[in-house]
Amino acid sequence: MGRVIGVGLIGHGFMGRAHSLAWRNITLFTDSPLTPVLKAVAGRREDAVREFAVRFGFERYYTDYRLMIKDPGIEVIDNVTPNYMHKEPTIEAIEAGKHVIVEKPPALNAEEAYEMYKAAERAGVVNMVAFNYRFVPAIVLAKQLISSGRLGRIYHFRAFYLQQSLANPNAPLTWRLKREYAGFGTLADLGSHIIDLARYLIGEINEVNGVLYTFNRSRLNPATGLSEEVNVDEGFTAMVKFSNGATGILEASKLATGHFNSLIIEVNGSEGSIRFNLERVNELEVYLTSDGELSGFRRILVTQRTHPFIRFWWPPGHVLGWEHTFTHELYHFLTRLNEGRGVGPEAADFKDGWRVMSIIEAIAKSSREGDWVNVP
Ligand code: SOE
Repeated sequence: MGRVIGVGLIGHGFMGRAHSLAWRNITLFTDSPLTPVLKAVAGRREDAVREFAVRFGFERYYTDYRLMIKDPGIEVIDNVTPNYMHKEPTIEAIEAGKHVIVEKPPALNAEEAYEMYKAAERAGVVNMVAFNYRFVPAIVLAKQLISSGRLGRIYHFRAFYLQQSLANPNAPLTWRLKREYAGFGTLADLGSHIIDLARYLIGEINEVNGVLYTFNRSRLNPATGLSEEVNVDEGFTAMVKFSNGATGILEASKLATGHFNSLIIEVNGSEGSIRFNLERVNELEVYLTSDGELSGFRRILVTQRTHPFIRFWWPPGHVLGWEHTFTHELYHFLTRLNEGRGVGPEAADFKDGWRVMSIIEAIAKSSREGDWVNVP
């Protein structure tokens, strides 16, 4: 068993549940150099945070995250709060010498993300933005195929992240639909994932031309019973140019009726293509021109011993799901922390987070100006 390391979680919503399960699952990764212990969770509502702590096995809870950050038994702070709570607590944790993980998008805007990146760099702590889709085994395999040159020169990247959660005009207002709390709408929530995957799989994006839209301009706030303005986007479409010459199309929408959580990716190269759809998370479709007269898209089931991460879980063929991606990324984080080096390029660090936020802002600017925009 690896050295024990104390973890403190800030926030206990949807992502708090996903990360807590993942931290506990590290126990299956027998070669993990560090063994995480759930020391504490912080949240403002005492009843809720106490109940969460008991349910997920945290040793204690705090109603003030600042006290938790001071806890000497905690070496890693994992911030899973809504976007507007990312910057301050994360920088405070960094300044207290903690290693940090923050949920995506890393901040409300590029300026905040830059401050976080610089603070982490100054303090020399290990930092990661939890872009979990980098840790889908099929995406890791796609990355291997692209990097090894099996697909040849990359021409195109296409990514669609589609949900239907806002398609009903009567769907209620949430924090994700308020600029003050979210920064951007679907562009930040879902768009950040595909921008990150575009950079991870293909390379840096240097020019964008996008359109943001909001069809439903007001929604009912269940807390107040009043109709309130929706001041962020419900989705976007963008053309992008990569610095290596590849071209891309990105689309994220929460108005895509019939799609619950479809993350669809296609890459075309001179010698092959790959296709992925999160709804079939264990599969990667691969086409190779070298197959000659037998060429055609083949469906690789990414559940063999040799496939990324599978050896830690079950015998070959026992499929993995969405929640496993969080365990993979935390395992990666702990491995790098133990080695005393950063999480890149396999995972996204705060510098990547800042780049993603810069691309988000460039897409929004391009939508306002109706033209191509260089990413600063
Ligand atoms: C909600 O739209 C959401 O949970 C996102 O916030 C996640 O990042 C994505 O993985 C699934 O959808």
